[in-house]
Amino acid sequence: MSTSRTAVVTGASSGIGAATARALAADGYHVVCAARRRDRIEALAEEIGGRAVACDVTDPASVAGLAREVGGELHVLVNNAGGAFGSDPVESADPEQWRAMYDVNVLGLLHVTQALLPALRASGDGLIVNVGSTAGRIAYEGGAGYTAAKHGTQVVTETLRLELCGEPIRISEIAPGMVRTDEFATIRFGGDQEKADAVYAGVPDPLVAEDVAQAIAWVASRPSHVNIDELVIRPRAQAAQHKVHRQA
Ligand code: 8X3
Repeated sequence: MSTSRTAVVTGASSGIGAATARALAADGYHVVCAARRRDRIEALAEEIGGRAVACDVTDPASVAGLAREVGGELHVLVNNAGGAFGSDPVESADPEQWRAMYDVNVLGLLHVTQALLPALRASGDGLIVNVGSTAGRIAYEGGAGYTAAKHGTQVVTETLRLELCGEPIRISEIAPGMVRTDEFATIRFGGDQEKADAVYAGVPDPLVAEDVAQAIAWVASRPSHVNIDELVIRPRAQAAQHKVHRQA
């Protein structure tokens, strides 16, 4: 693969985003690592020979700055920035947390996609990979704010594929199930490590960020005429959202 191909990964400061930046760099992409935490993305960019651009996807002005840094042509955009905040039932859920989840998982994706579509189009061979979730396919107790937002991610992906049909841009969604990363569950439970650890308790080999990153790199490595619409990826121990094998 030519080294002149460029990729942008949002949420590249940790977890699936950082692993995806590494995987795409290993495949020859020049990777623009975008996230709010500048120190982390600068270290990552140095490691993989990419570029760090501090960016808050929920802030249109910040995203406009990212687009300026990217310039006229872009081949791959991985809309990875996202997250879950809270796990309260609908009856007592905090609307502010729901707003924040919609903001990052849906509107953040919208801002970045709108800003970078011209460059993706100009490349003549663009790909957008939206990182959704199995939470965008089902419902579970205490998850409504997050599942609603991730259903949003899925619907925006599908709609965009319809709207861009005929253009040289592919649109894919990766929907991971249980992935053990450093931050996802900890942030969801407001820093309560015990609750975060309980999510993975006894589960033999939950997915790790690299598993998802490899799937994204595989999607990106398909020939240009092949659009992987969606790819659901779970650990073997998770047959369905509520069907998780745990060892005593
Ligand atoms: C994360 C998957 O199961 O926590 O996107 O909703 S889950």
